[in-house]
Amino acid sequence: MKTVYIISDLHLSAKRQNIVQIFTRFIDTIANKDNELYILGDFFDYWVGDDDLSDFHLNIINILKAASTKGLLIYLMHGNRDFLLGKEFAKLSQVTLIDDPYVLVRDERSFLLMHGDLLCTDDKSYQYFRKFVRNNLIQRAYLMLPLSLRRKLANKIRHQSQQKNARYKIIDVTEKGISQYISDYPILIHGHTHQQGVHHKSTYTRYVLGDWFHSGNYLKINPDNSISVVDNII
Ligand SMILES: [Mn+2]
Repeated sequence: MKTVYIISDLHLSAKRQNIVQIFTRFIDTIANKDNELYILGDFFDYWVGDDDLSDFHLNIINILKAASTKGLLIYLMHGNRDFLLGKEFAKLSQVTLIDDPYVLVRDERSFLLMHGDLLCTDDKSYQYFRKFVRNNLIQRAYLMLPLSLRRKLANKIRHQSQQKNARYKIIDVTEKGISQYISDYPILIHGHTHQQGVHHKSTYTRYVLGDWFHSGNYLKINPDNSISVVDNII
């Protein structure tokens, strides 16, 4: 059994080079054929299309590719910031895109992996927005816009969501949202809310990954399927 590493919400951007350094060191230490890496969304602070190949993006692509070449299998789920990561990005960086939710099966144990935004059912306007922007036709129309305009629009949306979060505090997951997905899975692992923690319920345990704003953190599923939480990596 391989060891599985799970991370989320790195929000990589050219403005946060220190996080890129922490990530580079982290992926370097796990890059071998005994491990797998799952990235549960918001890996990038924003992604406006696979044609946006800035030096910063190319650097990250090369880091992923180098780790993959050493035998690390890398799986990537979309977050609400980088849901436009597409086939071209996946090919260049040698990662496999996975759906949200995703069921990771190891022996007879299953782990339900999600970004987490689908669980925030109280945020009605966001859920409506999510449905809209995940529509294939809408995405194709957006990707036909010039890169500069797409960047502008992304900035505007980010700015609006920051204002909204400042007004309403962070919108958390709901029991209603969880019950729509959890079914028979004993373990749910997600990010998005940045509210790192472990929540034990009678029928399941929910692990929430933290963001990488100041330091890194990850979950590790060991070969015996036990889970370790590792925090404050620098
Ligand atoms: Mn998110």
